[in-house]
Amino acid sequence: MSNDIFAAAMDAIIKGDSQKAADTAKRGLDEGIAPLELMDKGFVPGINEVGELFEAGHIFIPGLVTSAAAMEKATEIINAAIPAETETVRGRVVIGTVEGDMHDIGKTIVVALLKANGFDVLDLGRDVTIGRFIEEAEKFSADIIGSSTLLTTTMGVQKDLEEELVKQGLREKYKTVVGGAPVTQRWADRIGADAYAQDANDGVKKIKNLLAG
Ligand code: B12
Repeated sequence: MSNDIFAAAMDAIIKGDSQKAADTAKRGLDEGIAPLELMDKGFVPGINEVGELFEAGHIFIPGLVTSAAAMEKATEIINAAIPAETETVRGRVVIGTVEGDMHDIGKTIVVALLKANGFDVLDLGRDVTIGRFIEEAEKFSADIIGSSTLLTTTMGVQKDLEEELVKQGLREKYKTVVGGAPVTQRWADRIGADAYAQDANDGVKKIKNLLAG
């Protein structure tokens, strides 16, 4: 049965059918599929396929936009269903998508999972300037600054953020974690970020490790 749901989820995203995406998300959860499994085996493969179709020139911006809208709808429903594991505050995280980048679906999943794991999270949204990352981290007394980027053209902002923290004498005050589809461990090492995470689960794990060490 789960396979049918995963196939329906993928189909809803590829077709850009928000109603079907919402119905499938609800149906999957009702059938007892874990929220992140539903996301990772159904909806994420769907949006990845959309990305490939877009790159290959088989769909264009309007198609990308309707698929993204369907993905946002499903993400909203699934994020709300992630069970809270603990009430204890494990640490404070400021997170956002870097300036110039409007992609926030993945970052929003990370936020939901962090909250479910007992972190205090300030979600700055998308198109966040370096100045704002730092200002909000200071005000929020954050332990961690997390940044997301989906565009190769905006990856450099993560590097600039590291440099700005050093410049302001704040680099030791925070742990930094970077993520987003084009980001790799190699990139994190190169720019001097404390951690890289490939997905939301990995993000929670890496952030817990950073706070423990
Ligand atoms: C959906 C989408 C859009 C939507 C975004 C809607 C939204 N609210 O986010 C819209 C339609 C707005 C869009 C616009 C554009 N897009 Co777009 N988009 C995508 C697409 C298909 C999926 C992205 C996504 O949501 N993935 C699903 C989530 C769950 O995965 P994720 O983001 O990787 O996040 C996970 C991990 O990376 C990690 N993670 C992410 N961030 C962080 C942060 C931290 C701290 C941590 C710990 C972990 C973490 O955890 C997440 C959950 O597991 C990708 C293709 C792809 N496969 O990536 C193209 C893609 C990113 N887009 C692309 C392009 C070119 C564009 C546009 C420039 C198109 C245009 N010409 O206008 C614009 C850019 C606008 C802008 N300035 O940002 C290209 C980028 C190419 C490149 N090399 O840079 C891609 C790769 C498509 C392609 N193959 O060509 N896009």
